[in-house]
Amino acid sequence: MADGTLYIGQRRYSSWSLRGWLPVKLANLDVEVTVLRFTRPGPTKVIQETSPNRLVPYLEHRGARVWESLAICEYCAEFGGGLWPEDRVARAHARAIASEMHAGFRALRSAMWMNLGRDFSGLGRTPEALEDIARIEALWADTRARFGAGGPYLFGATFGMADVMFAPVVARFLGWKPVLTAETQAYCAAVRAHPLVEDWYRDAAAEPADWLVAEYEAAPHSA
Ligand SMILES: N[C@@H](CCC(=O)N[C@@H](CS)C(=O)NCC(=O)O)C(=O)O
Repeated sequence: MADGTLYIGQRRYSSWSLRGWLPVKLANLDVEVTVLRFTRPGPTKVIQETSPNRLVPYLEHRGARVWESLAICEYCAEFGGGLWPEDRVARAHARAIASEMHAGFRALRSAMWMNLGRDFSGLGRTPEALEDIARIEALWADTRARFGAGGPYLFGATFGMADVMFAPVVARFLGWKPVLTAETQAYCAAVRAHPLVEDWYRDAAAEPADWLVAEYEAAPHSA
């Protein structure tokens, strides 16, 4: 029997669920994954009845109840595996950018939602979303310049918590294709090629057709 349960939404859409699922996998927690699928109009009753903050992801593990993706990341990091950088300064930076992601970039998130099965190339480019994208590109470039020399991820060779928090942004960039620097594109390719991200995309593609949500499948009207 597994040590607990991770509750997530549809993999195709649930960016926050990806931020909960990746650390659980990176830390090798033995948990069952249960999909509580979004129904629209929301909020989703089964999620409200299951999760303390009425949102997914939500983790129950060996008596611990953890909601909020960043708290799930911190919980998983306690099980080892170098999920935060070892160096104090690098670790502080990783926590700062992970927190910035957790708290912000609302314009990008609302204009370019995550849909792993659709190509929305060229759409969603609101001025506010483009401002968020500029900030993210600057933040990734600065992080990689200062800490990323040893590999393709934000802090080098290890795919860690900062990468976890930005993995759904990578998914948005791949689906909506805003204009990006070559450096950003290389980082996106590295994240997309990570085996766990590959697993998530594969499982998303296998979700049944009746899990589709019409409002997330429709393209926005203007570019
Ligand atoms: N701050 C939360 C955000 C979680 C969140 O917004 N989850 C959305 C799905 S991605 C949700 O559960 N929505 C409920 C619904 O759509 O019914 C976290 O970091 O975990």
